[in-house]
Formats: sequence, C-alpha cells, structure tokens
Amino acid sequence: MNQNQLEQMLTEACKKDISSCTDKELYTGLLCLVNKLSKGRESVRGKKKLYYISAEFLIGKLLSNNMINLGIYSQVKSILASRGKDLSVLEELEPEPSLGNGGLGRLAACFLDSIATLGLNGDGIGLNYHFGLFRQLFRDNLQNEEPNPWMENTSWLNKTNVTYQIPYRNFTLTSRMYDIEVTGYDNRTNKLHLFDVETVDESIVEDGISFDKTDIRKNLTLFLYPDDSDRAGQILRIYQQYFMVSNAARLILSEAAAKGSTLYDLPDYAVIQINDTHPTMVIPELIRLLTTEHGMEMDDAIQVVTDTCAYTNHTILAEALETWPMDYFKEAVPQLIPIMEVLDDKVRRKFDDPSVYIIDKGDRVHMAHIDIHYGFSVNGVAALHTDILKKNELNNFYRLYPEKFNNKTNGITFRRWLLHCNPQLADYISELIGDGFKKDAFELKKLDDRAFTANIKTLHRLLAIKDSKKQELADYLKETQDIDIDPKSIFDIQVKRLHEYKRQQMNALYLIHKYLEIKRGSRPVTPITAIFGAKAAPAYTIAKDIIHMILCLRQVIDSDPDVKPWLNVVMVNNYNVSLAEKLIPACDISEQISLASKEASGTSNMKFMLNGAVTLGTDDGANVEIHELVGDDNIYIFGESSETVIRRYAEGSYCSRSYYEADPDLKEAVDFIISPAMTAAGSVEHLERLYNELLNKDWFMTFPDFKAYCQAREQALSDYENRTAWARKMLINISKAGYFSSDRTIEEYNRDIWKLDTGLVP
Ligand code: 475
Repeated sequence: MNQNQLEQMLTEACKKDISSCTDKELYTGLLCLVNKLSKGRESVRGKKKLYYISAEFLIGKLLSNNMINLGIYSQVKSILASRGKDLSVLEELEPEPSLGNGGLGRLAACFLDSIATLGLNGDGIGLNYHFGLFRQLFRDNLQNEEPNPWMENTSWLNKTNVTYQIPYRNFTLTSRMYDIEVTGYDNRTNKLHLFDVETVDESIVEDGISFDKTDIRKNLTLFLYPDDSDRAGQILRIYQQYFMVSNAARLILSEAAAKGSTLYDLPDYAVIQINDTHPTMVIPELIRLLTTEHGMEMDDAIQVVTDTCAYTNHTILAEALETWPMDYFKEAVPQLIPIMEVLDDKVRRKFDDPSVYIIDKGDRVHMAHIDIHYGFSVNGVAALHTDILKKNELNNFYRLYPEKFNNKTNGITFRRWLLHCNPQLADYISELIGDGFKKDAFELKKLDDRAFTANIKTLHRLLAIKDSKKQELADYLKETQDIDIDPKSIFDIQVKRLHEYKRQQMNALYLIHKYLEIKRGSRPVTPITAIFGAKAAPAYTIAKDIIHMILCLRQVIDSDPDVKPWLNVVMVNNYNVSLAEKLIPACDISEQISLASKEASGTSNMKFMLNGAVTLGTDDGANVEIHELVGDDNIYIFGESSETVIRRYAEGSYCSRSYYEADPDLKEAVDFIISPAMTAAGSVEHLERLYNELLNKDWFMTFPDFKAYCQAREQALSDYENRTAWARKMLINISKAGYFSSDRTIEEYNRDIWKLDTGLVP
C-alpha cells in the first residue's frame, strides 16, 4: 500500500481531515484502521489448529506493534508528522490491557505473536477480566491496590455472536466471546478469544479491590487472580477456571466438528496447550462433553483427550503447584467429579504409588497430575528447569512416562522487545548487518565479528544509543512519576513480580551495604541508580514488606545529602509492559538473582540481553543458557549452584542466623532494616516482620549468596568504567540473543508437539 492510499484510509477511519483531529480522535481512527487491515489478512485455515489456553495474556499496548507487524508503522508515523502530529503522543493514550501478571502471561503474548508470524494456525483462549490485575499505588511507603479498568468504548475487543451456557451446581451462566486480532509480522492474523459474562457488575467493587466473593454472577470476570486467602476466594478461582475451559472445550469441539471431525479423530483437528495448571480442568470437561453430549464411550473419550492435550510447567515452587480440595469441586462444578474419579481410579489400578495419584488421601485434587497422566506432552521452559523436573520434582512421573517429557526454552518476540522498544538499536543493527535479523533472529550472530567487536566506532555508537535510551527513560519517569534519575549514572535494574525466590530483598541488602560504605567515604567512580519495578500479590505479606523496605530505603538515601549524589534507589510505580518497554532499553546491568533452581526460566533476562544490558545473575533458569552462549567474560555469574541449593533443602539444615553472625557486612545490612533511620521512614511492624523473617527463616537463602553477590556486583561496576570493553560485552550479548527469539521456541513447539502445517498461505 502506498502512502497516499494509507492516508486516505486513515482519513476515512477518522471521518475527518487528519490535521483537524484531536489526538484522541486520531488514536481511535488508527485503532479502527489497524483492526480493519488485520481482519483483511485472515487466511485459509489448515485442518489442525492449536488452542493455547491461558489464565493470562499480558499483551501490552497493541497499536504500534500491530502497525509494525502490518508493515505500516513508518508510513503512518510520517503521515502524522507531516500534519504536525506525534505518534508517540498517541501511544500514550492507549490503555494497557491488564490481562496478566508476570512471565507466564507475557510468554503467552510473545507466543501469539510468533505463532501468527510463522503462519501457524493457532488461537489463544482466556478470560476478559474487566479490572485485570490491580493497579499499584504507593502510599506511606506501602503498596495499595486499586482496580485497573482498561476497556474503552472503542478498543481492540470485538464482540462476537458466540455464546455458550456454562453450567454450575445451582445456576447457569451465559458466556460471550470477544476477539482480539493477533497480527503476525508480515504474515497472517490469528485470534485471541476472551470469554466474558454479561452479568458482571463493576459497581460491586469498593474500598480498593474488595468485593463480595460469593456473588459469582456479578464478580466472575472482575479480576485476574482475585484474593484467594480465604475459602470463598479459592472457590471463585474454580468458578473462573471452569468458565475459561468449558467455553474453550465447546469452541474447540464445535470448530473441529464444523471442519468435518467425527471427534474420534479430534487430535487431527486440534491440539491444546495447557499453560500451567490454571486450564487443567479442560481435560475432564472435554471428556465430560464427549461422553454426555456426543455419545462417546468413556475409554475412547479419555484416549482422544489425552492425544489432544499438552502441558507446560512454569514453576517448581510447591506453593504454586495447584491442588484443590474435592469439596470445592462439589460446591461449584459437581459434574466433573465422576470424571475425575474415573481418571484417578485408572491411575490407581495402573500404578502402585500414591505420589502419582490424582486425588490424595486428604481428598485434594492435584491438577498437574491430571495433565501429566492425561496429556501427551509435558514440557519445562529452560534446560535446567526441565532437568530438575525430570530428576527431582516430577521424577516419579518421568519414570512412568519418559517419552512425554521435553524442554522448550522460552523466548521473546523481537518485534516488541527490539523493533518497537528500541528502534535506534534496531536501525543501527540493520546498518551493520542488514535487515535479515528481523525475520531470522539468528542472523544477529553476524555481529560477533572483529569488524564490529574490535571497532571503536561501532562500540561508541552502541554506547551513544544506550545513553539516548537512558535520557528517554529519565525524561519519562520525571514526567509521569516525578522521579529524578541521572542519565549519566549506571542503571542497574530488577523488574519482575515481587517474590522472595527472586530475591529483591538481597538486592536491597546490597544497596544498604553500599549506602553505608558511601557514608563512610567510599564513593563509586560513577553514580549508581538502582531501579526496581514489582507488584506484590495483595495477600503476600512478606512481599509487601519487601516493597515497604525498598521504599523506606529510598526515602532514607534520598534525604541524605552525603549519599544522594552517588546512590539513587528507585521503585517505579505500577510496573507493567509499557514501563518495561522503556526500562529495558535503558539498562546497563540486568539483575537476575533468583535462588538457583527456583526461576524456571526468566524472560526479562532475554529482553535485557537483546537490548545490550549485561546480566548479573545466578546460574538459574535461562541464565544458564545465556551464560553458555556469551561466555564467562560477558556475564557476571555468582552464588551457589542449583545442586547445592537442592541438597541444602533436602538436608533441611539451613540456618540463616549462622551466616548473619559470621559476616559483619551482612549483619550490619540486616540490622539496618530496623534502624531508627528506617523506622522513622516507615512502619516498625512491617520492617520488624521482614527482619525476623530473614534472621529466622530466609527460606530462599539470600544470606549464603550475599558475599558473592556483593563481589560480583562490585566487579560489574568497576568493569563498567572501561567503556569500550563494556560496549564489547554489550555487543556480544546482543549477538547471542537470537536463540531467545520466541520464533525459535515456537518452531520447536510445532516440530515436537503441535505438528501444524507450516505452509504459508498466500
Ligand atoms: C516463571 N505465574 C518464569 C515464566 O515460563 C518463566 C502462577 C500462579 C499464579 C499466578 N501466577 C503464576 C507464574 O508461575 C509465572 O509467571 N511463572 C513464570 O513463567 C514463563 O520465565 O521463570 O516464574
């Protein structure tokens, strides 16, 4: 399409001349135009289709990404500019869909992009949460939660005519499907199907994010992960999950039947990827529908479903592996109970090992066990993680079904995480090695060539691009959050869900240590800006205490003129995808410091690397693979190995206090948490609780790694001073990032699990 045609279409979509539009009118016009162009790209469907079911799709803003994928981004930008309009101003008007929480949800979004880009026939299925994940606000150095309304009258959601009757024990809900077009890069459009219920009542939410948890008709799709610290909240999760999968099952069966499936051959028409255990009930629900509504024998139905479903595990944390009391199913969805009993019974007849039963002796249902017995594939999300699943966490299952287990190391879409968020870097890479990397990320390898790595000019250009992104971030944070950061300082960033295993608290302990060192006169050569971004689950007390500690620390340092010029601790408010797109390109040091064995993969580590940050991390998750690719000289790895950690847990002898007693620096930093300076800035109750937790428990073993962490961090800070050597590390990281393109990940899923047609449709 040429520029004139595009301009005409945009004018039509805005219903008036571009120059006379307000920004809001232009944004709405562009949204309609992009939606129309995406729909025009729908293509002939192959026989078999993938359904990626997930409780979360953390898709981020769509306007610019969709324009990049449709190939109209630069044209639109220049049309707007010629009329005195600024695309980046319009981008700020778009609300960010609040449909996800963390890595698992963002992964699902990257996957949708790659599935469409590779021309694979695959849709996402999830829920349309009206308020999504809560919006975070800081008050008195504490996290507060508010609803996060993100839907507007004109939005990416397209109402469809698809509705189903979803049965619960004592009532039925009428669902409706909404679709979001998923445009692939230079390729076809798939769909994200989000189910909702029309009786939802947003007005029942009051006082932050509280609402009546028992009124399911009104509350079902209000929030993602509503508070489940009590029984009503837990049962609400079952209602939500069942709503998601019962709709999914009905849609899948009807699409297959429409294409001619007898349903005995369902696996030729459908493959279902179960993203963690939230969609696990799709297995018994499909079996139920096949037997009760389609006249299939139980054994046949079980076989058909087993051959259709595949499961991805994203965590080994015991508390994140879902098990639900049988009572909850009795209360909400009793129709599934006979099916789950049959599934459990078959397992018991076959295997004489209670650890693999579906229903345990306490009458709890182990969701992952359903997936493993009654799916054909089980995958981990990084090499180390899959290894740990096989050798430890799921070893009992691995011995029963070695053929089901496989690894699919995570990936990220380079469209959003390079082309969109860092066009300066993308353009420069094109200048050096051509445009090929945009379609084939492995071409980034060409950057690992002495013509570039030993070229001062190249290295200085990289540094200049980084500086410009740091300046952009500084301007943005000033404008949107009134936060001052010095673009000439070193940007050290840790952004991810707040969780003890990710060890934001260890980062904070280092910062306390550094603060005290600076106060004693030992100043860094270059000032340091340490940035955090994280939301804590509303009922996760210690996670909220960690946020409190960081915010108090910020206040203490900010009001100390001796230290302030040298150390700035920042916690950005309401961390989300849009902020990530600004933070990641500006980062120098990427904090990936989880306790070895606990981070299944991590994906921000990949985003940072791609944007030329150097990783400071443990040998955990995908850090292990990053380490192998970039080599010892281009990453800072520290801390105890996953083997040591696993052994320590098995022995059960870890005592944090002995580390505290033995290391004066550590003791000083830990004690500072409850010092008068800190308690003056915050609440004694919160600070003392965290202090006691660390001293008496420290379940994620920050103390044993503290010294090694401080040393590695100091090494990175000192290496930063040699600017060309540092730039070379940046370049090597970028050059090795190709492996972490989600296009590679999706090709592997398709090759090993989904087996969809790959022929691109004209
Ligand atoms: C891992 N979320 C990352 C990423 O594979 C990994 C679970 C239960 C309830 C609410 N949220 C969750 C997760 O478990 C999650 O996001 N897991 C993450 O999945 C993609 O890269 O290591 O922690």
